[in-house]
Amino acid sequence: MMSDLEPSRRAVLRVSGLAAVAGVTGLAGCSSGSDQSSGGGDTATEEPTPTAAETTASGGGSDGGSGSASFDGWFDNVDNYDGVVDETGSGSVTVEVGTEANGGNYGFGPAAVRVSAGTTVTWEWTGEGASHNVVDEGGAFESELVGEGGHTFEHTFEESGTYRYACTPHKAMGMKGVVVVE
Ligand SMILES: [Cu+2]
Repeated sequence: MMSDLEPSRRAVLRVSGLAAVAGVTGLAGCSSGSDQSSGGGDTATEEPTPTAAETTASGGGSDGGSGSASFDGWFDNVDNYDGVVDETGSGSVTVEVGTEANGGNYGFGPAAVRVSAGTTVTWEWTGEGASHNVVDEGGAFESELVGEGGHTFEHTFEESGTYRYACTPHKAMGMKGVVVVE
């Protein structure tokens, strides 16, 4: 008796299971089709940088093409970030402090540079936008807080890596920069 019932029960379950799977698949196919078209549009408008995955990778790798991504969101509120300016091989690299950006003179210009190891980067104050400083997130360098134009601060980058820095008083406004050292 039992041995007769079991196979037929299984058969019924199997058939209904297949039917259910087929039904779900069919529905999912229809709905995901329309979801994807609208969802795709939303994603395109909300995320101007489609390189989030690449950015995450650059955090660990910190070299190569991944450096051109937005550095784990570091530049999300920085309106003068326009890619990494390649200064590899340059003997001297200067970054302006107090470039017109972020609603005033609250930017580093350029916001991101790529240099060769051993390069000395000089930050030069424009004298605009009140007092600024240059402070590395990782503690590799830190300037004084200065308001006068023409002031300079230097740091020689011996070790390769990605250095995120900011002006302490204006960091929240987007006064942030990056030096990528190769
Ligand atoms: Cu500042």
